[in-house]
Amino acid sequence: MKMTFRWYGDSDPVPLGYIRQIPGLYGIVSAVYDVPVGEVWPPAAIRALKDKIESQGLKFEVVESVPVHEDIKLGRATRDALVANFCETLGNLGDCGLKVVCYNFMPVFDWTRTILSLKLDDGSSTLAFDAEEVSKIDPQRGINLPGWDASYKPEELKVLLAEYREIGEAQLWQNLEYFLRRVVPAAEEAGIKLAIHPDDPPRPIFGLPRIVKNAEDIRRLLAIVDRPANGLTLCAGSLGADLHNNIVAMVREFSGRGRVHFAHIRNVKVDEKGNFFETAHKSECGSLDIGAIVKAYYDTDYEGYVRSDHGRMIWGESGRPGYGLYDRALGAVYINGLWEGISKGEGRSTGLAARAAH
Ligand SMILES: [Mn+2]
Repeated sequence: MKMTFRWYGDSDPVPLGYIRQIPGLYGIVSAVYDVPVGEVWPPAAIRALKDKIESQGLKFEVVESVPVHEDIKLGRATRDALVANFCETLGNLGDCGLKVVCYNFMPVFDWTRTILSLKLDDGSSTLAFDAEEVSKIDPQRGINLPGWDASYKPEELKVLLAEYREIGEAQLWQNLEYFLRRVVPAAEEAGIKLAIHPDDPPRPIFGLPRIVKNAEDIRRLLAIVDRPANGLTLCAGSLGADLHNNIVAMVREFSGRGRVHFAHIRNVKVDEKGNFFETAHKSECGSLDIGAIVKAYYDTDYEGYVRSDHGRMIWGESGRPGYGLYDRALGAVYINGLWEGISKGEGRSTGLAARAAH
């Protein structure tokens, strides 16, 4: 297991120099942020980012994310050029030594919350989702939720929503299949493993189709191109927001098949109605048994990348919702501790791939 930490580049309020102080960290997960969606990431930009990360003694082997242009998801006539650009980006990333590329196929928005700073009893604040509040929103009258992509004008959004309603889940699957049949061979050639991120939350919202919600969806997805390069970012917190999803069983199945290339580990407190809020990583704080999840990775000899996922805002920190330094650092150290405990309990070396001790 290789512990990583997400960093949003120079605009991230968390400096790389602080991240490197987290014990047991292998590398940084990041992206080239200043290239418009659908265009090719130039090798020089990738290399500059890599150099910056490596100058702090950290590796840069995982990209999160290369965004998939909406025209590809919609299957518009313009998609072929955009798919070709995606493949070219994969080639450039491979040339620069990248190993895993996270992406998602969520229509329009890649995550939804109703509150970005829900106050918890201990004075920390966190992201939360209120299912009833979302169900009351009429997307035709505009969606005004925190953290939503403000780059869409209301009129554009209306058109997109209508278009997606028309295509539905069946056509979205076909569009994903079209995409995978072209990008997986390109990824293989580039030495890259693709890792799709599941839908967050794992259910349809605002009439938008969602197709990576549960084990059945994931089996179907992996079967489309049954190759290791067609893999998964197993996001425990996203999938875990549906109590029907058994995350431990999913780790055992998909990591056991060698198809998990990137593990997002975080905890959520979920109720029967589908409301949830994000909690500290420790098992007792939320609905997921993080110890059992880490044990499942251990038992399936997981050697891929992992990162602590969203954290609460604690100790007076402010910044990018879900992506402060402190709580994510606690999560990373907790996960590393679980892994060490499990390995030593079994009389083996930790198997943690860390940087040279210093
Ligand atoms: Mn995630």
